[in-house]
Amino acid sequence: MRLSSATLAALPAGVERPAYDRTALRTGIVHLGVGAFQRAHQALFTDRLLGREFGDWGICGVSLRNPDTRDALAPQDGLYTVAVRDAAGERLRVVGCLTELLVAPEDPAAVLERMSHPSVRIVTLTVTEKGYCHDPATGALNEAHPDIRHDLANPGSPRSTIGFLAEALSRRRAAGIAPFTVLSCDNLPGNGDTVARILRRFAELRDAGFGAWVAEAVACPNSMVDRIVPATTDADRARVSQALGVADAWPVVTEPFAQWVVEDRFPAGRPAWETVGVEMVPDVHPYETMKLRLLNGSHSTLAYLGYLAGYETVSDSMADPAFARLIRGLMDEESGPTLRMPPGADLEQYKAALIGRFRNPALHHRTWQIAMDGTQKLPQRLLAPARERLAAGLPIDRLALGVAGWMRYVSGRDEAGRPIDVRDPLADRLAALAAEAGPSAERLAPALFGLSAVFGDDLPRDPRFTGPVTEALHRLFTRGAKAVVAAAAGA
Ligand code: CS2
Repeated sequence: MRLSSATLAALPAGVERPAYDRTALRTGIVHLGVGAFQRAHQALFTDRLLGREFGDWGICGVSLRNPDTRDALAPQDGLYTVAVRDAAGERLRVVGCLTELLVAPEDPAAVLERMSHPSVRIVTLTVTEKGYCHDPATGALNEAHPDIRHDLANPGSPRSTIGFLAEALSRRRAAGIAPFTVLSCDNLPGNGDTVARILRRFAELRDAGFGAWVAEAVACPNSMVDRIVPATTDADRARVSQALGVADAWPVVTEPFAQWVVEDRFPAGRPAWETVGVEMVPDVHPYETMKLRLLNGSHSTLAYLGYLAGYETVSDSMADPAFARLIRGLMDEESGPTLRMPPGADLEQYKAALIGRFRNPALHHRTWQIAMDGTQKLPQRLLAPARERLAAGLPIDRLALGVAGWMRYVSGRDEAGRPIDVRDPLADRLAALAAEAGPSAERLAPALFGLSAVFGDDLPRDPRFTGPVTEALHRLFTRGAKAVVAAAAGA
């Protein structure tokens, strides 16, 4: 038996379920990138809201790559479980706000049609950093990206997020339908400003008038999203299904903490998300910098160094006291002091909470998962605070060690000589550079500094940056991550 509309009423009493009539729910949001994160975050907030204040805010979830989510959720009528876990146990909630599931590569026309429908007022995005087809160092559209070139040549059958947004907006414009608001929920600095910039450029490349209209008419508010959502495992599926008494093929597992801060700029209207804890604010910037540098910057540092030290998960890495001290030091001494805190936020509390979240023993968050796509993540997580500190004449030893951890990781062999499965849009380039340099910091570091999409033009020319990174990489090659972290943490 499967979780579905038919079995919903018979779930055990402790399982929370949609507190509204799903059959009356109409689609008002299209979400591109319907992965675990969105289902444990934005969809959950919206589901809670619908239970308090019903409205036309059902979500059409679109997968941009493979049919797995649709295939798993179609037999479940779009229902799935969110399992919230920590040391105290697990709470289950079935979410009902996914009204439809589409798979873009199978039927791009259906996605465009849905996005062009007048009832859709918001398009939300979780397409990961690389889904923006931009240059991470400058934030500009990568006009040479194969998907961008494809979508400019074939506007009616797009592949990229930007191609879908542009074509749907163009159809709405032609039909006299007001544009939807584009709400990016990815971990990018100024995610709304970024999507606005690349969308405008893409539209301009299609036609100047369209570009001007996009710039004028389409709102792209910024947002900060936060919830740790590791990839679901078979063990999670089995455990959740057991507890439900029916099979859920596609549950998501997450932590108790969730934060969503959204710039309040929705000309076409929005759900009253503030009634369910979403922070609707005029300026997201300080929240986003705090989160990207303290949470994500620490995460990436833990991911590379932890993986190299042989730790499978974030909580395993944090159980090593030297790693815990390094992360505390990174936040206290280097990334934390670069922040302008958001109104009402307390830096000490925020850092302490993060340490607790990283230690959550009930989440199996693999270092390998976070290590993915480093070329897209490093700039905002570690390089931006490093740049600011250098400008102020301050040391960057721990930030440099995180960057060196990435370099050691993308060299492609672990400390026992086994291959590392490096996933990154630039993986081929990284592998070629690593093969040419060999296991030598003096050769590998300069080769990687040459990636200007990551390091820009300034950092590679600054010996106060290249020096500490190259030295840390040398130590990682010669002494191994555990010894290097122990030494750095003791400093
Ligand atoms: C992680 C994030 O995979 C990663 O890069 O750092 O997914 C992180 O778990 C979330 O941003 C937490 O909000």
